[in-house]
Amino acid sequence: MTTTRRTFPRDFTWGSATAAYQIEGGAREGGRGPSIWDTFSRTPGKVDGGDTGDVACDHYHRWQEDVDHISELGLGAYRLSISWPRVQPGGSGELNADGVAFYRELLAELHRAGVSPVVTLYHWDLPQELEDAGGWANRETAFRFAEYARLMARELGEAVTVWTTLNEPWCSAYLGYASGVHAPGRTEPAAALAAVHHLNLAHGLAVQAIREELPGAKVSITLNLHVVRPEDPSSEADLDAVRQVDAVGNRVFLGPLLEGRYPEDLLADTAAITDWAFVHDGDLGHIQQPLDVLGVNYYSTTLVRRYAGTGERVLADSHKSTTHSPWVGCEDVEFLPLPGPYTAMGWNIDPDGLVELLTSLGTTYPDVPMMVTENGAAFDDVVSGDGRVHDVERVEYLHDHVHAVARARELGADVRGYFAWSLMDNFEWSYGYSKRFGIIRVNYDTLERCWKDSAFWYRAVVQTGQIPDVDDIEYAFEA
Ligand code: GBH
Repeated sequence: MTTTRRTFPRDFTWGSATAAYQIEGGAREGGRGPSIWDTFSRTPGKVDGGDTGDVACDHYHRWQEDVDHISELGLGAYRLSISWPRVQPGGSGELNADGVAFYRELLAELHRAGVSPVVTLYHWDLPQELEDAGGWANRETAFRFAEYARLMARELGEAVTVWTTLNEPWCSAYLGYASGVHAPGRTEPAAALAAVHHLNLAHGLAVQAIREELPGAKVSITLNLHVVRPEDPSSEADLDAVRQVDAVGNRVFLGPLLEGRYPEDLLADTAAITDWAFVHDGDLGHIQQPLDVLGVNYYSTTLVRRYAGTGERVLADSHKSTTHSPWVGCEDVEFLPLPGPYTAMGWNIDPDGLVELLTSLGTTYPDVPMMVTENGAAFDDVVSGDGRVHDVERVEYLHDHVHAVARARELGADVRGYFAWSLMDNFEWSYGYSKRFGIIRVNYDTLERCWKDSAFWYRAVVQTGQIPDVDDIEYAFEA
């Protein structure tokens, strides 16, 4: 095997990631309650093809086989999420013993395979009962989440290597409550900002609850941060558009979580939408908790300019957001199409953006170790005559981004791990099963799993801590 020069240390964490609603299925089994994604996906017109997570990859029944794949890939860690409505069907009160048992067995099996579980408590599947009471726009939801986190810490304890409170609160708040392309499908900008704050609060309260139950617990949150570039770097107006998008997309989380304050410019930018009265005295103290690691999900970059106010405003759409933008308060920002190449999602491929993101985070928050908790790509996979999926583009994408992580590390960023999204093809939210991100293919008729070339390539990375060349796919057919 030929390799590039760069190598990762032995203690670097290599993993792959999934999320409960995207893979489990078993939506009505084992006492699970409904979540906002059940409701949303069963509403005609919300998800492509009318797809739902009712069966998904049937991981709920095939989890042992899936752990075998994780083990054969040689992964040191597996990032999964707990379905809140499976373990606490209505989002409060008694736990559902069957649901807890499911995760207990799964975690035990991972440990037997020598795999460390990185567990996300909330990957978007809010119990429907809590949405009926106002969802994330309701402050009470933050307290319900902290209670759920406490119970999980009590029940699952030492079996969890890293606790992640939330996955991508940007998506929960803005796609769920502003653009409405995700559950619960609301289009209320003020509610989206309230949701942001209540998600931040939920995180802080949950971290405290977990640490009270498990003093040695490692805790984290995973953010999707936006690498925002100006169309014209010499234009003050475009640079101000970047500042604004950075405020409402990134600093609205990083500020309270890591510095104990909301950015002043954000409050000014959004003054016409809300007075931020939902931020109560003492909240910021709860939100700012020391993090053992910051999870960073990275897929693409964003290009903006200041809208001149005349002519049609450009809103390059990577989110099906047509009439309602997820970018609350950014009515005078244009989101420009990027130069490509693109993935099947239409997302621009830009590994340099990952280097920029990790190095700038490392500079701003030098004491916070990072892990890339998601990175990967959807492509139009083809099963070839030999029954295999020669997903050269995905291998190339992963190659270039793993290389980007190595470059960021060389530049001093404290990146401790990388998780490929996703272990297997799955329910891609509003795109249903039409988009495939897996390194393992799922045949949705038979539910059989089959390694794509990217899985073989990734196994070689994991085994050697080096980065095999894209065209060096000999490894694919070795035992
Ligand atoms: C992640 O979401 C999810 O955690 C995961 O469940 C999902 O399957 C996976 O990625 C693939 O989608 O400037 O408005 O275009 C990623 C969602 C995609 C949100 C890119 C931000 C760009 C913002 N992100 N998107 S925009």
